[in-house]
Amino acid sequence: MNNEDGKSKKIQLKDLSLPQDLKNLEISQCRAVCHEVRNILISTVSKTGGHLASNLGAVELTLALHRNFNSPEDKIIWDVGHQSYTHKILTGRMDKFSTLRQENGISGFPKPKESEHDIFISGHSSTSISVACGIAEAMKLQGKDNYTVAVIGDGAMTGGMAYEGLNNAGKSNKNLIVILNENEMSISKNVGSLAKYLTSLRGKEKYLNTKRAVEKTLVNIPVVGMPVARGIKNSKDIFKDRLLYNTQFTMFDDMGFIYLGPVDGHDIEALDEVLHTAKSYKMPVLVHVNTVKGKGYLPAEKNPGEYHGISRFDILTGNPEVSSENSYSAVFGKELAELAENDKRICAVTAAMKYGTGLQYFCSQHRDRFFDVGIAEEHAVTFSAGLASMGFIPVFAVYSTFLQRAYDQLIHDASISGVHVVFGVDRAGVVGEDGETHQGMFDVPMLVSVPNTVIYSPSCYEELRLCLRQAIYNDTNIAVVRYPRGSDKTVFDKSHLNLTYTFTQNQIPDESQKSNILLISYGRIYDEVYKAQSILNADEILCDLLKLTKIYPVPDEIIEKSLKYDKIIFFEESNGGISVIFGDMLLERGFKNSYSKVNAEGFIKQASVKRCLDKIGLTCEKIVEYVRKKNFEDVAS
Ligand SMILES: Cc1ncc(C[n+]2csc(CCOP(=O)(O)OP(=O)(O)O)c2C)c(N)n1
Repeated sequence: MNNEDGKSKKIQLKDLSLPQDLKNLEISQCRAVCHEVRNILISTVSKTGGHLASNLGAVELTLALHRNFNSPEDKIIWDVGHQSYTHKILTGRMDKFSTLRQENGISGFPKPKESEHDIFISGHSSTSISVACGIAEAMKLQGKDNYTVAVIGDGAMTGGMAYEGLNNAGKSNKNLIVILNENEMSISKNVGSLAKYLTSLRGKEKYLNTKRAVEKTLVNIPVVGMPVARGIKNSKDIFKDRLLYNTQFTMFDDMGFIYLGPVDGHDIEALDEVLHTAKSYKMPVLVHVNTVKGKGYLPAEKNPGEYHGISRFDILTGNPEVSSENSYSAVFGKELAELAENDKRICAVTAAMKYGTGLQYFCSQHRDRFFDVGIAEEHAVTFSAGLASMGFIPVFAVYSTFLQRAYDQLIHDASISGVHVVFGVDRAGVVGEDGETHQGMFDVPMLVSVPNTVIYSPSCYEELRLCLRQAIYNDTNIAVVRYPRGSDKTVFDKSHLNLTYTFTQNQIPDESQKSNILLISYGRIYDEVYKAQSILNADEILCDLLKLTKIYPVPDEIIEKSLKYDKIIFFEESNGGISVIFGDMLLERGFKNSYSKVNAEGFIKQASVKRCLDKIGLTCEKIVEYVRKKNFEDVAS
């Protein structure tokens, strides 16, 4: 873009019509845009928290994609989607970007409802190539000639589904381009043989250097050099690209892709050139791009793992507001490391979430029994079953939402075999700002349908430690301990912690005043129910409490004890599960009084954890309100 005098114009994002104007920018102007985007990313995420390092690394790549493709007609699909912030800024959402990850604000992941440029929802890893295959196939059926571009990181490439997608895409003849964004990092250092392989490709002569060197040499040959160089440059011949753009065939070629790269993912000219070339084929192309995670913000460049997903932080010092030291994950990780000190059978397994799940303590103390298998939850479950079949006690620590991937492995490889595998199900319940794709609301309904499974849901740190020991030493098949994101802020009476269940009955001197209401709950929100009970009792709405710790299977004796109540209300931080089973068991025993349940339904949108719980009706205030209403209905009828 130039001024009237022909000189290149100083560019600011607010003056551009996005994303179209990006195509007309000169390289120096592109760099200015990247600089501005980075400032927006850093200042916004410092206030909202979010995925900083991945986004800083993908700024030039995103800009180049929008220069070389016509979004939304060409479909750009972001794997995981955590690196799509620049895409959002460059597709008309800069003004709202300060609301990132807030209630009703811009989502931290692609959301088609938010913009026509967000082609498909993501949040879980390794899905982009499959989505792209489907879209490319659909566009072909519709007679459209547009491109489909899947952008996938080297971490996400450790997930099996990526290969199912490559396998399917590589044999077809579509306008499908896979951009492999390799920064040698998953959340922590990337693992496995693919990581090694990609690093080995990094060492090869670079695409652009090779091409430019050949052109330069040819141009210097008198008479014939220039026309030959021009001819080569304009040719669409695959063998020319083989000659000029890379020096070897790769596993991706063997899978039916044209492999181009590796190319410097921060060099906009190089990116323009390689994307232009990629578009010239009518067959699947894989463009290998090297980037630096955290690029442009020193604390993130130095420590990309910590800045992968970060809470609010101070821009000057880089210090995060929330310490991960005080959390359920850290308590779990430290306890497990300690137990493993005296028991050499205990192994720890993670699917690329060493820090998130608190397993860094185990890793540093028992390196030989620590296994990071990459973003491969299905494999992690079956791998753990294999370890267990040889007499080890594997503990797979995994976020609730990601365990969803491994339903078949739970049934087919762990449950039927009858092996003893322990699961630390982290981020169980609402997680807040990451929104629908990350809320841990389905582990309970999923796990209760897996035979030979016991589930514990501790309500405080001390219970978490006890439950973990119980699961390791007293259970025999699948033993699950589920706990929430964040730290323990509970106030309930912890003098008699019980690993099964606890009835707390009102001690009422006046016999005529009996509690006819039973409130039941478990996990983090038991504390909310506990607080609500004292408010209600003070209001003369007398409620007894039933706290579950081993939440499944539900013992008959507690159903027996519950039958005497007029009104039973179950509060559950999950999309159903135990409350449904409890209701069924009551019915079977002939319970004819009132039974109701408050739990999540459908998908919970992004907001703070407190707001999410409030919207479901699981905060103390909402519980009080609900019980009052139920009590009033009864009195009125
Ligand atoms: C199935 C699944 N498991 C775990 C995660 C958590 N997770 C989010 S991003 C990420 C690392 C992705 O690495 P990469 O694809 O290389 O992207 P980068 O952040 O390095 O750019 C992980 C493990 C996830 N989103 N989905």
